[in-house]
Amino acid sequence: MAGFFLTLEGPEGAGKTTHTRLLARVLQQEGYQVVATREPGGTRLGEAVRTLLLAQDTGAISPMAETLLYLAARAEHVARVIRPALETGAVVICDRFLHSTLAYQGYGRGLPLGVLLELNRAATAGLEPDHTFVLDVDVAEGLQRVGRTRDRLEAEDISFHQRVRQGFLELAAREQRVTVVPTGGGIEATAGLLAGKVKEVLRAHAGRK
Ligand code: Z5A
Repeated sequence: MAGFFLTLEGPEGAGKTTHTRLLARVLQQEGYQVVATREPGGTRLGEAVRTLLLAQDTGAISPMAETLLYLAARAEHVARVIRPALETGAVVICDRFLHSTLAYQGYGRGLPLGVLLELNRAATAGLEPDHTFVLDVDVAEGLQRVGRTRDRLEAEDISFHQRVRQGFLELAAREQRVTVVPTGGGIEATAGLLAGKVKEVLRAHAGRK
């Protein structure tokens, strides 16, 4: 495919929303065509599923039902937004994708990673990120950044969030296409660090074409 598919991942309050926006701006200034989007979301169905998944009054749902809702949103998102944008040559930046499913529903909820990978493959017709950046933050600091009004997942206990963070770090240690970016230096420093790493990856990709 002509474009490049980047995902930003990480625990609560790592700064994915902030850095999706800042990175999109930097890449646009460099002349890239950029599509910035998020999960769950990015389509009408995805935004409706997001509301359902994050609402406190949805309450506890089974891990598999939760997974299938995220993947229903993803299937629509890939088919209607991400794949078409990649086909036009855009750099797609997605705030959360596959690695969130592995970290939250796998490491967090305890579903087997192999099952999640298989279901994800079906939902995306095999589309995977070209590169993933895990924005890392200490769990307590991330929850503090997010503030007091917590959605259904943010309200999980601290050990859930610790398993999720550990999951992201383990996935990154296993996969060459996943890079960890520490966020402890503040927004500006993190934005600079991330932009530098993204540009390196895009240059390497262009060199391979
Ligand atoms: N989920 C899942 O379980 N399975 C899946 O497959 C997928 C998702 C795709 C999505 O909710 C939820 O769905 C999420 C995972 C789950 N769990 N929860 N909750 P979301 O997208 O609304 O939630 P989130 O991804 O955790 O986003 P967030 O709460 O909006 O956090 P963020 O995007 O990482 O951070 P932010 O909004 O950019 O920044 C938060 C604050 O920190 C803000 O005031 C910033 O100015 C500040 N900030 C940002 N960076 C820094 C640094 N570096 N230093 C200091 N302060 C900073």
